[in-house]
Amino acid sequence: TVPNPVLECKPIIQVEDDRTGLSIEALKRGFLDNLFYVQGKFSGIATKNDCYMALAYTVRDRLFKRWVDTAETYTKNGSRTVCYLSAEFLMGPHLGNNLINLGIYDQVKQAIEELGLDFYELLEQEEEPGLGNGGLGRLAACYLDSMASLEIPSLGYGIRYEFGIFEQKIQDGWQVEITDKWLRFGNPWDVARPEWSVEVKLGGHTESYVDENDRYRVRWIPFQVVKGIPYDTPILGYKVNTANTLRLWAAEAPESFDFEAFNSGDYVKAVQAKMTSENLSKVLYPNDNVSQGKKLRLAQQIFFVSCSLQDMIRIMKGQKIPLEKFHEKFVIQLNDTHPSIAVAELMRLLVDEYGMEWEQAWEITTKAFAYTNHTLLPEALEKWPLGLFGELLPRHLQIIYEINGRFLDDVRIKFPDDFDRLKRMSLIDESGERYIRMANLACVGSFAINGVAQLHTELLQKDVLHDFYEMYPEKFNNKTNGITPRRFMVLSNPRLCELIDSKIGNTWIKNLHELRQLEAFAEDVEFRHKFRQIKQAIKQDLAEYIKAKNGIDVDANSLFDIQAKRFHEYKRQHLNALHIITLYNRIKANPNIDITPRTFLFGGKAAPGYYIAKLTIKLINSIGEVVNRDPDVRGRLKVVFLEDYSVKFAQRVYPAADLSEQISTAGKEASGTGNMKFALNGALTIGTLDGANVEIREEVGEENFFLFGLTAEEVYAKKAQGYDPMYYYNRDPELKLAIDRISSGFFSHGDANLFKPLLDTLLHRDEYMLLADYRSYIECQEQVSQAYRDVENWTRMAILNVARMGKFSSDRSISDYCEDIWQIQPVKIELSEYLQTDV
Ligand code: 73E
Repeated sequence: TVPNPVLECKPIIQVEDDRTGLSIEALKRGFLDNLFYVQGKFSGIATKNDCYMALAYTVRDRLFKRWVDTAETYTKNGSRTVCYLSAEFLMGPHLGNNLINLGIYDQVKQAIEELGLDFYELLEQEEEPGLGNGGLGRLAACYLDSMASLEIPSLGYGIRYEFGIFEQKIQDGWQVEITDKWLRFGNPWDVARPEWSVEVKLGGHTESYVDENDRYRVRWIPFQVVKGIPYDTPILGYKVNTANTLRLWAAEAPESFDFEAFNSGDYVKAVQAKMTSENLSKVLYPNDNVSQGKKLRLAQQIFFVSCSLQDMIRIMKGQKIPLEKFHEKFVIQLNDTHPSIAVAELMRLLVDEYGMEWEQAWEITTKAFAYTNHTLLPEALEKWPLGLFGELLPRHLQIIYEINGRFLDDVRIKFPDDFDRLKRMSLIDESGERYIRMANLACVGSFAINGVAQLHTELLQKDVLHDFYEMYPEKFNNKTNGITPRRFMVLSNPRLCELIDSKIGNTWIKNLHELRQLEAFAEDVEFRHKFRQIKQAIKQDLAEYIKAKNGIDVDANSLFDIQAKRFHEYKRQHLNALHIITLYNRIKANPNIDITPRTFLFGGKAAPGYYIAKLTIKLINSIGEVVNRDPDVRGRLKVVFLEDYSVKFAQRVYPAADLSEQISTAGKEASGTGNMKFALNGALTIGTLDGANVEIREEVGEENFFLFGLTAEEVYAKKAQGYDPMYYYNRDPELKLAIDRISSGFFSHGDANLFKPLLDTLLHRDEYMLLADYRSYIECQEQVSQAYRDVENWTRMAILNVARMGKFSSDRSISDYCEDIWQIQPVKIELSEYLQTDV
């Protein structure tokens, strides 16, 4: 090939160049330049969004060099790379985070202010990419941040949904969903790479043939081919030169697919085929912790998985690494079973497309994959009706049969004559309608299997994956979740960070264990005073936001009691509601009762098809309507529902909390990560022994944690005995009164039927044992109220919580993944010389 002269030319960019310079003047010029050349506006008619875009491009310009140099280093070195496959990445706004990680937050703020613009208003302008539902997608985002910060070569792979998680409006107390048009004004943070597009086959049938070497082979004749176009977003590490990549795939119809021939000249039908293709990346399924079993969802999964695996093979070819070394070049982490079809797809690529022998392909595959399980809830375990699966993926079905046959032979050898075990472990559920079990496929195809908190991993081994634990005990390990202190402290809580920095410096941001040094200041009166002032100021800000948004006056001196997370019965927002009603009833019975003033704040979305969760939102709003205006309550209780909870909004909420509600039924919340964000920001937790709460309590000390409720073991035991919620209803007058308040129509303008479906589930089944835990919860809340009155001691406890949260940095989680699973070392990125960025 003829050498390309452009490739030989190194760009010579001057020190003070407007795209790299970091001086205030260079930043201002860069901003104005982008406003002119990118947005095509002069300042007189520039909208807020134009200014946001110009600022985003100014920051983007300044990170490109790191991104290019990182890619160049990895390519030259052929570095081992982690591929994090996830159907969700809940990134949150990029601008502020990139400023923090580049270390140019203050300069840029000053430059923008000198231009006479409101810096925070511009930050606020960013439409966040809501490409996830909750904890699972946010965890993926925190892990990308930590991998980049720890200089670990990594690629995040997922789907560029055109519509992310719906926007939530509250109308008459009910949740209403609005489509999330996040790309409406364009996205300055990603770059399309159409030159790396790939094709994915769907449907059709398979044929066998004998190849030129007399080998039996299979070819797949698809019904449809879809093109995947990668969009790359840079992921900066904190104060390092590393900038990794998040690569999200958008679906399109391929030009090469000859619609005219296929559809006998029917142009409209041809365009329809284009639309069907684009459907694949159209919308995020809005279910958290539930599998809906829809064909389009499976199509989304194979789409992004196949695109990503083909992309890895392209990268290997580019670096001239032979395919036999796939598992040395890449380790692929499966974020739950959503991408687990990858096991069959990699086998198909190696065997069918690259002619590898089955045994070698299986060796490579099972050395490449590791699987993280995120939930024990049976309704979330993915299984696909065999018919549906075979229609969409006929070749994968054959491959899964083959994997299963060989696997069951291994089971027979290890556990002879154990037919029940074979049935349970088979990749195919044949107990009724036949299903493909994706968790089983992930377990068989991976060399490591992990849960997301100690308790969760134990329960996996004991229960959901018990057979696999007995088969492959060496594969199992725990990796307790973590959160990034960059977004959830440095960016979201600058006031608290400033106080911490003034005492212990700022190296805790990279090594969160250093927060331990704050323990000593828990005894320092002046420090406690400052700590309290900061919390108070943040609460005041939120109170003003609430006044503007909800029209409700809340008292920043009251205890801010916050439950912010997806609505789900197992998370028990309705248990929190029963507590509010109980306090209300006490006031009504005794208007002079001495009650610690509280503001109850709720935030979170319900899956649009989850009726009981939506009814719970309505219940909370209905209680608020009554409580907030009852003169007997006289500002002692307020109930506020925070509309459209998102990452952007969460960053405002965590720092303002006094009390964090982590009240799931023990054994149901695999880990939780909101629990960590609240505690790190100085909230105390009221919680059950569930998920990571157990470890948080261990770290902060039991005297600094409000514990209540049944343990996971007690929950199982009670269920086994035959749990009857009516027993509690009939014996606890306060509980009865609280429930009767709802059923009487008191909160629903006299409509006694409105909340009946919710109360029926509580009184007749109570799957999540609210009634069993009610009394313990109420008593524990009483302790909270008492403790809050002792201002000094409450502050002491809050400081100790902050000081002892070091374990829950996602940096720690990622270091553990690197050591125990990925076998990967950091790669330092040196910035090349030809392009200077300093001033
Ligand atoms: O406990 C959380 C956990 O902290 C768990 O419920 C959540 O994952 C978090 C991160 O590990 C989770 N989400 C899902 N499964 N577990 C899920 C399932 C299906 C669709 C979307 C999300």
